[in-house]
Amino acid sequence: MKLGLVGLPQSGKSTVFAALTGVRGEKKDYGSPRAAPRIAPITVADERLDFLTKIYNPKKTTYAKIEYLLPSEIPTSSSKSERGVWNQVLPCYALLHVVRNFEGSGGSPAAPEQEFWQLEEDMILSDLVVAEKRIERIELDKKRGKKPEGEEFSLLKSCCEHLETGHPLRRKPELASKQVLKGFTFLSAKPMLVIINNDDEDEEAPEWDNRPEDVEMMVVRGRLEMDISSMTPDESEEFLEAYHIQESALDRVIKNSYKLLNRISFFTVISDEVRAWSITAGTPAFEAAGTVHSDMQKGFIRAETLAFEDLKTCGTFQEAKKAGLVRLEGKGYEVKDGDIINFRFNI
Ligand SMILES: Nc1nc2c(ncn2[C@@H]2O[C@H](COP(=O)(O)OP(=O)(O)OP(=O)(O)O)[C@@H](O)[C@H]2O)c(=O)[nH]1
Ligand SMILES: [Mg+2]
Repeated sequence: MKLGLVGLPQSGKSTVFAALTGVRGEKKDYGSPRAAPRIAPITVADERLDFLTKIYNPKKTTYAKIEYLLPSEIPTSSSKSERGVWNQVLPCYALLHVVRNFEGSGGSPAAPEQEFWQLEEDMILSDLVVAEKRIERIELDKKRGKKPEGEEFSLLKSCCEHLETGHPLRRKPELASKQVLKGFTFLSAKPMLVIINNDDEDEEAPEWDNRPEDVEMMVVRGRLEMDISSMTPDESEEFLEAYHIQESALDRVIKNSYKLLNRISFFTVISDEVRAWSITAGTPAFEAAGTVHSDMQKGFIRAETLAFEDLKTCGTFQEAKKAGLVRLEGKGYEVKDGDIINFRFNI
């Protein structure tokens, strides 16, 4: 699942990307920055998986991954109405909107709220153009005697009406989630995490008069975090303390991304591998089994489930079992964050 970085020019997208990829040494050459987007698969740190590794001592530990995409092309004031400049982020499931909250080059003052709304409006406008064009096309076809099929026309009309009020489509999830509209990859329908990019010394979230709804928001200090991410653990310790950083920007961004995407993790211990799997909250055990292996879904019998916290309290799987904490769940069981699952199956 990819999350694309967007933001006005010079907001700190490249810096935030470098901070994200720098922390666990995942900074690599992700291709030429000019030609193509850079995509970084980032390891999702998880203390629970570390704990499982300690008690099971497996040959292999596999963490979940999450992908961040840095587009090479970004809309500028002259190109923003063109859909083409958004091409690289259109396939992304969600957007990370980086907003400058530090003094820019040439002394331009920070205007995070204003800049946020500027890009937000560009995206809304760009979606409106896409929807209107399609409507025109359908109307033209109608004149030529071709009947419009299904709900597409009326749904697009609803989108236009909503976008014209200046609101993003993500505010209307029941409309935005319609299958017929998926192909339009509306920007304003994508879940969004707003990253306020503060100066090194500034830990505060800025006060906004008009706070966007339906988005997650967080503050990072992009440049500081990028610098720290390139240090050795010993070097960075002093800085983390001096700047009151308890958790790296990366881990906070990942946590917020999971929240935004409504993702949870469950764990498996199979043939010497301890592994984290990421699924959408509310996924039934039957489907979760399918993410691990199609055979487990096909031959699903029961999900032998233990909550991570219970394992931690009891110390071992056997002790937890003795205490009656290991449950046998059926197909419809909603997998919970932190479940350790052994899928019993038969094919
Ligand atoms: N003070 C301060 N400067 C920053 C911070 N983040 C980025 N900068 C500076 O702002 C400038 C732009 O940062 P970039 O990361 O290149 O921004 P960008 O959004 O990728 O820029 P474009 O790709 O040109 O749109 C650079 O000079 C950075 O060093 C920050 O958190 N604090
Ligand atoms: Mg850049």
